[in-house]
Amino acid sequence: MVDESKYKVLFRVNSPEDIRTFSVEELKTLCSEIRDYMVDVISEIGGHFGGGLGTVELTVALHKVFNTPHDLIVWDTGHQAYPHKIITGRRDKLKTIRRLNGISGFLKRSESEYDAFGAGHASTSISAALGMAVARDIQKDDKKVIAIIGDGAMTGGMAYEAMNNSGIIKSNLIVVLNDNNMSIAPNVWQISNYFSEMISHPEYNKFKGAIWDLTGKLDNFGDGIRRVTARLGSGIKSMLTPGMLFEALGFRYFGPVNGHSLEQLIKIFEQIQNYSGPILVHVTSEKGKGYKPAENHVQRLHAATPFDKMTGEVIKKSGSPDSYTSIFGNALVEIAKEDPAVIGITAAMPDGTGLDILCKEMPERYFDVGIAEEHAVTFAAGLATQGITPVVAIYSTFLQRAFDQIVHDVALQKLHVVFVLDRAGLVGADGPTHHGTFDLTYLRLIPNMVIMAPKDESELRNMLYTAVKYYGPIAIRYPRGSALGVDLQKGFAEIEIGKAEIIRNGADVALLAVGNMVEYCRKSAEKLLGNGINSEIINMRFVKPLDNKMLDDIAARFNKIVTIEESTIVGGFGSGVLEYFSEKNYKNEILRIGLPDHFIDHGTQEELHKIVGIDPDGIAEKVQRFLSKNIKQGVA
Ligand SMILES: Cc1ncc(C[n+]2csc(CCOP(=O)(O)OP(=O)(O)O)c2C)c(N)n1
Repeated sequence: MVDESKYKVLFRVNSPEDIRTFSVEELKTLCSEIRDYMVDVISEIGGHFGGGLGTVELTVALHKVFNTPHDLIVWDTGHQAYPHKIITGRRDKLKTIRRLNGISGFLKRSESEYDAFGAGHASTSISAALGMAVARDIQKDDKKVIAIIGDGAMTGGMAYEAMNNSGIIKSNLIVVLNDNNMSIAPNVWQISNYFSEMISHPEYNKFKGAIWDLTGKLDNFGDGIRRVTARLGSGIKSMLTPGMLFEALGFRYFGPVNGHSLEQLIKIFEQIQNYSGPILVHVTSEKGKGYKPAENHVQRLHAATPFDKMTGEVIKKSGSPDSYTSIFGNALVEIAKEDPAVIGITAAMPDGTGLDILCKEMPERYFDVGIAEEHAVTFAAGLATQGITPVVAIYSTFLQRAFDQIVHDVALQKLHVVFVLDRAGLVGADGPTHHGTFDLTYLRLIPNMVIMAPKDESELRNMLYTAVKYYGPIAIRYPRGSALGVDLQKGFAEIEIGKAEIIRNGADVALLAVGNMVEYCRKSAEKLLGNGINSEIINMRFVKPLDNKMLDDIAARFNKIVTIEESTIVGGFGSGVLEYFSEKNYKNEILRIGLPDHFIDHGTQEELHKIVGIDPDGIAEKVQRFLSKNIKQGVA
């Protein structure tokens, strides 16, 4: 539990207003107490961690200098904004973060007037901030707009689209680049290498020394550099200023500034706040700063489940089966060993997707493209044109980014790209920005696409094998977390494309289930049997193409049919069944069970399943109500 008595200043801060009169010494105490508080709370309940520890001084300096919430701070992605939450009135609510009815783990406009823009997906901050800056200009207001973007998020193309546009529009806009050299995994930002080479280059350091001599102090940072470089030839200039790339895009570059020096940060923000045009402040920081276990295990403590405060060791739940993620990662390595054409692609999520296993075993067959989902897909399309079999492993929610690339670059050309969508369905604590609840719909409407969902981990292995053997665009989606713990056979078996399987014969109602819902239906069927209802369960396996033969058979044998999917009810599997029944003029009664057509908040997966009624009890209740009523077609 948090011992409030050990904090000298933290509990006096209820809004940024309170810190504006603090001395630098008090602010330093505040920073150290924010860190302690984060360790106290997050070690108990889990949450994003390393990013926030690295932005403590930056957050405090921004709220000290800028007049928030009038001035607008736009955090990119949002996982690093816990210190921002702590000093903007949500300190006590930190204990509820990511929990049902608690505060969000990301930015949320409805949560606080200090959250200028919602976030969760990366690389959006500069675009949103530019929009706000232009709105301010139209409205003839004086507010300042500041975007904070990490070096990881800078691997996303949208950041450059926004910078390019900022350079053209020339609105007053401050971009703070929080450069800690890490994404979740080590960053693959080529510009980082350029920066570090530049900053460690003896010529650059000599040059910086010269500026020091020239100005006597370093209070002008980039401005000093700019004045001197202006007198140098452009060749030398490009060799010597790390900000050249940003300057080419129309930004004035300042930095690098030590992201853990409150004095430097406050000074630079005070200095530049009234400059006009787009400005980039390059801040270097350390992820996990101030808490040794997080500094030493940056990747592991990017986000953590509850952990031991002293050691940083995660408190393990014992006895759960392997995750779908690791089953996939291991199966891919087995397949890649047999098939030299197979490669794996991740968009900055090697551990999250299980591709870290391929990276360790066969690094030459592994590609981390950065937070660049659109590029990942078209890169895969290019590989596929040359006979390589790319397996693109991207979370369901992040693949939304690459919709056009799937349509235009892969499906239209019927290229053989295997899409592996982890975190499909409700993901739990990360909430609506991260739920994978649209994939069955956005993939199903694409011609040439095959979509599979395994009922368990053994079927996942076989589906992956099937996808690699098949030729054309093909996707597999499965949920976050532990698989069922079924025995895994040695080797693989191909599954006939578009073939469903009967899991349980019944007489009263047919339950057509997709993926993890098959197991839930098994449990529902037991409950229903207790009430005298004998249900048949079909593991559909394919959402596209549907097994029409199976549907014909079910239509002939059952009057009442239920479709069950953990994806939006709009346009997904159930809709596909309805379309088929309508084409065939079948008159059966159909109930569709799926996720409702609204955004679903955060909570545990179990809590959320219960709330939306797709846990075994919820399914059984809905089926029972359906059987007792005379509905023709419906949604539950
Ligand atoms: C579009 C998208 N893809 C992937 C992710 C997963 N993700 C969350 S944070 C993160 C790393 C961000 O790195 P950086 O911007 O440098 O911030 P840091 O954590 O280092 O502060 C990634 C890949 C995401 N949020 N959005």
